[in-house]
Amino acid sequence: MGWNLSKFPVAFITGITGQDGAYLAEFLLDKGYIVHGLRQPSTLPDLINIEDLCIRYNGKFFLHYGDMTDGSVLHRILLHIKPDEIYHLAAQSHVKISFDSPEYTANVNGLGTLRLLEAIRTIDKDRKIRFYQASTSELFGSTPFPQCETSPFEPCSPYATAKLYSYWTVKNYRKSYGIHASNGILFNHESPIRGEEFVTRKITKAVARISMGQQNILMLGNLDSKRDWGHAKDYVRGMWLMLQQEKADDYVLATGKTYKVRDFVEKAFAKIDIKLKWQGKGLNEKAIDTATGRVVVAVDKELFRPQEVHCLIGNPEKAKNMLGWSTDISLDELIEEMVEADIKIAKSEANNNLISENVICSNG
Ligand code: NAP
Ligand code: G4F
Repeated sequence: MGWNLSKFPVAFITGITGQDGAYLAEFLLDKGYIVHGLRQPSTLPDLINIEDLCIRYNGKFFLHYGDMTDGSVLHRILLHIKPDEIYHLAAQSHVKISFDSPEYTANVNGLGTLRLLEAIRTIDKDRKIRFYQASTSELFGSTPFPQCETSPFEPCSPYATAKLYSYWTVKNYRKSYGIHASNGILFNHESPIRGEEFVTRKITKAVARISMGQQNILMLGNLDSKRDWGHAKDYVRGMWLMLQQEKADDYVLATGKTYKVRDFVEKAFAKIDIKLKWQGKGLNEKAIDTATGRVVVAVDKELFRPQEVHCLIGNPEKAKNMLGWSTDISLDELIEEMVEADIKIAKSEANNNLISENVICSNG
């Protein structure tokens, strides 16, 4: 039976194939939204995070090819789908990569937002569309902590400077043209579908593989930087709450707690009953499994950044008071979920390898 689509609110999500896009899409579909997503033209299959939604919500979930560097496509999609809410999550989101690809990062993360807001300004004459911008705690960079909406910005990377351009573009389009556009200044949030190149997932994946004997050692960069880590599920609810407010505004979403990268490492190894002892200093530092004496973590200078954001810790009071937002999932619960999910993946990879070895043996 088909859906009567005209009675459902319509959302458009850029970056739908990423971590937040997948959680947000599920959150909105569960609320009864029709969800449209922007998918980058690519020859590689990139739908792993949303495959299940494509099947479960067939008829209410639509994907459109397009790229944030191509304004005409964005314009055409908005004309076609007439969204009530737009969640702009698409970005080159890796801070270290932005040092190697600064111009591309500026084009996507900075001008991409301008292209989308220009399309809204042109098409949505009645100013009905509500717009969410994925701003970031990276805007604060080296500013004193804890950081809140009124803290000064001191971005430390091409990623952060491009996002700062977007932050101000959103504020200017809100004031100049009356567009309901909000900045969510989100501190780090993670999950089992976090990209494998971010530190938390890199750690939980390595822990799982080490527990299965598939990897010997985890190489990391700066072990002493501090991050305010929450679960992505809590943060996408905050994005939605921002767009349900009568007036657009800017909000920090954070847990208010901060931990070092090395704390995350220790907690993740503890989930597989490995207790670590740190030895050495700086680039020679290593973590040893106290039970076996084996080195399981070491430092690689290539993984450091030209400039580091040393400490992020957010103050989410405004979001608590104005949106009624708070986090439900603790860091320990997050780490447990991530390690368990990565152990499942490691086990299924081991099974697949076994199957293909058996096939090769029986054929050969
Ligand atoms: P993510 O997993 O890296 O997802 C990024 C998404 O953007 C992917 O769907 C990616 O598509 C898409 N994308 C990249 N370049 C694009 C382009 N040129 N045109 C169209 N789409 C493009 O990031 P995330 O963790 O979900 O974060 C979502 C947003 O929040 C990002 O803007 C990020 O900068 C921001 N943010 C994240 C955090 C955090 O801790 N996660 C905190 C603050 C702010 P492919 O899948 O095809 O690559
Ligand atoms: O996991 P990360 O790469 O995340 P980072 O740089 O904090 O950025 C993430 O959060 C931002 C919000 O604050 C988002 F805007 C952004 O899009 C992204 O989602 O690195 C976290 C920390 C850094 O201090 C880094 O130097 O971990 C340190 N680190 C140490 N070793 C490492 C590694 N980071 C990575 N990716 N890989 C390492 O081997």
